[in-house]
Amino acid sequence: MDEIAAISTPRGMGGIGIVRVSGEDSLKIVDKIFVPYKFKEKNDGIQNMPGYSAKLGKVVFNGEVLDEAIVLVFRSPKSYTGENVVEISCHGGLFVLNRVLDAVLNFGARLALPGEFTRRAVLNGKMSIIQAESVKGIIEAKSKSAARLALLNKEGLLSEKILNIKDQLTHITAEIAVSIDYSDDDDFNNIDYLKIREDLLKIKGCLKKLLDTYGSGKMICSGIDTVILGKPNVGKSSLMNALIGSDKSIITDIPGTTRDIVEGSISCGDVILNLKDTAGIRESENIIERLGIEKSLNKIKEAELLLAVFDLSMEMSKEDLEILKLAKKGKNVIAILNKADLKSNLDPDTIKKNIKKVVCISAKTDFGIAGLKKTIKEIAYRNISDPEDGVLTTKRQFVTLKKSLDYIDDAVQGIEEKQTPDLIMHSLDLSLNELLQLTGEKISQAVTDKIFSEFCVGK
Ligand SMILES: Nc1nc2c(ncn2[C@@H]2O[C@H](COP(=O)(O)OP(=O)(O)OP(=O)(O)O)[C@@H](O)[C@H]2O)c(=O)[nH]1
Ligand SMILES: [Mg+2]
Repeated sequence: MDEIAAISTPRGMGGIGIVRVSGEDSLKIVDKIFVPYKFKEKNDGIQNMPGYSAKLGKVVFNGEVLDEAIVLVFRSPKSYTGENVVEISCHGGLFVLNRVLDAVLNFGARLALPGEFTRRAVLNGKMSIIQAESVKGIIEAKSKSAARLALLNKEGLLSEKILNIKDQLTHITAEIAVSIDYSDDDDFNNIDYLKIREDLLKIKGCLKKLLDTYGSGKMICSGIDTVILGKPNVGKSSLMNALIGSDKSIITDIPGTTRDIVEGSISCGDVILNLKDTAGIRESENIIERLGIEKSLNKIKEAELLLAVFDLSMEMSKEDLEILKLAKKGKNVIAILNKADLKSNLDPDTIKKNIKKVVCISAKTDFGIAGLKKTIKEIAYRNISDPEDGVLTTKRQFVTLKKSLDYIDDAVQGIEEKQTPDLIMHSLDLSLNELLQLTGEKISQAVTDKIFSEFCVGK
């Protein structure tokens, strides 16, 4: 008997709080602490309740009424975990919920580990590991886009796509295996390696397309780590404030105002930006400012999106050229020509030659801010032509798929170099192995543990 139980709703006060129990004997356990109210039918506890049914009653433990609650029953296999599941919907106070949970634990259930309900769902074939990852994505989604991608993956589109690629690869590997078995001399004559090479290149193309979605998937799901950089006084803090719509950063006309990193999150269209306003970059004698500048430089390296700010009212300076050099190294860069409300003295040609996306704004009047947000959203979605084609959203998915692709590359190279069929097959086996890990069909305990350890208890 291994029944698990946990409070599945957030720890805090709420209208309703749910204690969830899963496992073969979960109805038997809950039956010991739950007394349904008698209505017209006779009261026979909850053990014979059909799936998808509910009863109102009292939770009683050691002769004491703990709460009035509704018990919801899900029968195996038609439940989240695939096992018998009982949800006790109580009043949403942590004290009451803990007492109800203790009562359930007292009758033989054990406290669920983080993500253990979902882990059981995977073990019982209710969902793939990729779908399980997307459950976490749905819970953590902070924007409409993030929720949409997670939901699409939960529906199984990405899993299906990868399973399809896996099937194609299995087919090719089997073909080579047969050729080895029936060949007398292991030569290249009894199998069409040109065709196999072509098929592998096609599979590689599909994998590459999926891998390319990760940058966008990550930005949409975790928010875009964005750094605002520029020389002092160009209006970085003003831009930060204009974007978040509040006076978070201090603004003055004294160059060198911002000394430390100021952070804020904003919803940009329906993408989340994790914004960092930094100290203006210039040669400085001042130790505090210099430390601030050093921090700015470090943040620039980590950023997914750089907003490089220039002052339209001033001519290009040596410091601006330094900023351009730094910005060019970024993964995604938007050059922002600020102070468009003033007379322009800046020739933007050098900037336009170096940075593809250039946006004119006035942080003071909000001119161009809506357009800037639109440009940011376009960058976030750049590598996703259709979210329904599958989007990678976790690092594990990216790294595993990349390994799979690298092994296909080895196989293609093997064919081109006329390696022996068993060597080529070995590369394909390794590639398949990665795909199996990705879908969870052949995944190590350590990787599974890691995935579920990041879940909350009760999910
Ligand atoms: N006219 C005009 N002034 C602006 C605009 N944006 C910022 N300023 C002014 O420029 C000065 C500097 O703005 P900040 O936002 O503090 O500039 P910063 O780049 O953060 O400066 P440091 O923190 O010192 O590096 C302030 O006086 C702002 O009011 C703008 O769009 N138009
Ligand atoms: Mg500032």
